[in-house]
Amino acid sequence: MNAPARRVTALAGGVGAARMLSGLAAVVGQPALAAVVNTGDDMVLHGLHISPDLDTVTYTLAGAANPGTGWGLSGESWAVMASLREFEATGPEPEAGRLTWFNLGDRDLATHLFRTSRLASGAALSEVTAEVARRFGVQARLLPMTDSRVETRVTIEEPGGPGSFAGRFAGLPPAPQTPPATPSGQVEIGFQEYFVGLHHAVAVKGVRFVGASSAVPAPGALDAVEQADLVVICPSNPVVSIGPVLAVPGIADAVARRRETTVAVSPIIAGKALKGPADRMLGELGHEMSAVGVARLWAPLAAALIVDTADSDLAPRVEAEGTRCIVAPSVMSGPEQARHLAEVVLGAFTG
Ligand code: FO1
Repeated sequence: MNAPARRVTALAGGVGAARMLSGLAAVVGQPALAAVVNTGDDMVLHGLHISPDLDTVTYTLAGAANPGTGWGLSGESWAVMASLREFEATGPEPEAGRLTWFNLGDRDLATHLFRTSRLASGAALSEVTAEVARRFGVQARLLPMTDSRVETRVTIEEPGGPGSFAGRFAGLPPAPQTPPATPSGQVEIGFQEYFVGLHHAVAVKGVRFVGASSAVPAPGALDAVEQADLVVICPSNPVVSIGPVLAVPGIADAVARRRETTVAVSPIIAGKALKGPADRMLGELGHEMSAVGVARLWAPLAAALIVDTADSDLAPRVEAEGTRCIVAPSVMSGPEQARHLAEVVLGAFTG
């Protein structure tokens, strides 16, 4: 079924969203596609501004992403990381992994060096994102959710007891001046320290998006939402990938205003996330760890939710949340599966 070419705007996080975007691009073409991408995962590490979700989306649409991990570039070399490891043994507080806990391939580093130098010369993140997309031949319009700094930070139980976490991972700037008062034994850390540093193997007690309340949508982001024929909430982590995008003042309202042509894809299948901690996080933060929990979150924004065939029995409960339920295979194990899901997404309101 060839869906009519149309302007599609996606709210996107990392790997799951990138696959969804690839599938959509295969059907409507990259020029018809825009993505408003999460930057709450961004981090300054070793002085470099890293935008993981923007890079994952860019690399994937360019066909250049590492197929195994979904992030970083395929065919990478790791000479810089190997040299950095040499410093771990002789640097202050020698500890394996202290400097290399976040893996940066040699060619991926060029992206971070380029972005950092462009930002330092006063370019906006949205400008730099367009320049990186052009360098990788990506024609879809990739927009950060905002050009302001918004930082996702999570509160966890201190894994090694009170005070054990301080300064665990090197290369990071000092924490924001106003850490929230956390009960003793709990600590607030950056998203990547949680996700990569601790392999998200710790319960999340709270999440906040530092800077979101004073952020403004990136140039073009609201237009991309308002002028699209269809808005897609990608199968990304609802809390820490789509959450930050909706926390930028103006974006959630813009999506809600065109709820009738907004469709979401559940990232939770049979109670589990395909990748990452989305399922556990939903539960840890008091939401139902299921497609129904996702429907409850997205009902105000999307008139339809696509759930996997494994969850067809949940359709009545999804619809009870006020969202039409579309049951379709949602595991994008390859380009064909992603394209098929994209065709279901594009047909959500045209049948
Ligand atoms: N994810 C990991 O699990 N381990 C890593 O070492 C890692 C490095 C990395 C480098 C660049 C980049 O753009 C992404 C990277 N990611 C890594 C993924 C990153 O943590 C993303 O934020 C997650 O995929 C969540 O979106």
